[in-house]
Amino acid sequence: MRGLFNAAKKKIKGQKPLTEEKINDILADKNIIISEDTRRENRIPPGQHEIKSWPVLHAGSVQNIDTSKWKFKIFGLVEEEKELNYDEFMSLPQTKVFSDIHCVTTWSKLNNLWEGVSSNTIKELVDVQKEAKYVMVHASGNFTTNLSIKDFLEPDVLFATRHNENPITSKHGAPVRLVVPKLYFWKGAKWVTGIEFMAEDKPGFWESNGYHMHGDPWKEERYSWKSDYI
Ligand SMILES: Nc1nc2c(c(=O)[nH]1)N[C@H]1C(S)=C(S)[C@@H](COP(=O)(O)O)O[C@H]1N2
Ligand SMILES: [Mo]
Repeated sequence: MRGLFNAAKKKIKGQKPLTEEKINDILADKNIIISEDTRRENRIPPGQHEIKSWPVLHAGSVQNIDTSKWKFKIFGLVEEEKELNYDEFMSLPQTKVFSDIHCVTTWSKLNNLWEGVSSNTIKELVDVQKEAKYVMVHASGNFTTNLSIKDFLEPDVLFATRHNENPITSKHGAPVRLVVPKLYFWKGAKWVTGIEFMAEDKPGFWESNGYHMHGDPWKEERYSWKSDYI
């Protein structure tokens, strides 16, 4: 399973953590959504350890997306499918979220400020059919990951374009990556190209390769032998 990672864990030089002063400003800012898990007394889930760097992890190669050709598609169980180009996506209302990252490979990176478009804003652009209970997130390079609609529409879920006040780099998923703070970071698809509404749950890429269908770090839902689905 780990052999699917082409990119080695690399430390990105120059990626500065937020200062304590900045974090205090964020926590006092009413316009920033504070992910609930950041308020826990112990912010490191079982089996995880804190790191300060930000590793780059994915299957396949880094996708260098040409934003003039990029499209964001909303499809599946919706009354009318919708396609946004980059300018249309960027002109949607923006949200900020403060969250922690928990990667299933056991590293956690605390204190991340994300900026982008809330999953709820995307959902409001279409009429979702009532049968829809799950979503599949699609990304360039044939990557997919599955979520229940409930998890997808949590208020701290966003399609991020910025991290710690800088544009997200290609390695981390530019122009748009998903962030699902309450679940392991593999649910955060990089190089997102769209979202599909579905009636039933289906495994995405890592879920087909042994990762858990849900992926709650606080319950250590790492691999599918702990899944309720098989
Ligand atoms: N498109 C795509 N997104 C992906 C993956 C991938 O293989 N392809 N891997 C996931 C996994 S397993 C992790 S841990 C995070 C890593 O994100 P990072 O490289 O920004 O740290 O991306 C997730 N998103
Ligand atoms: Mo991962």
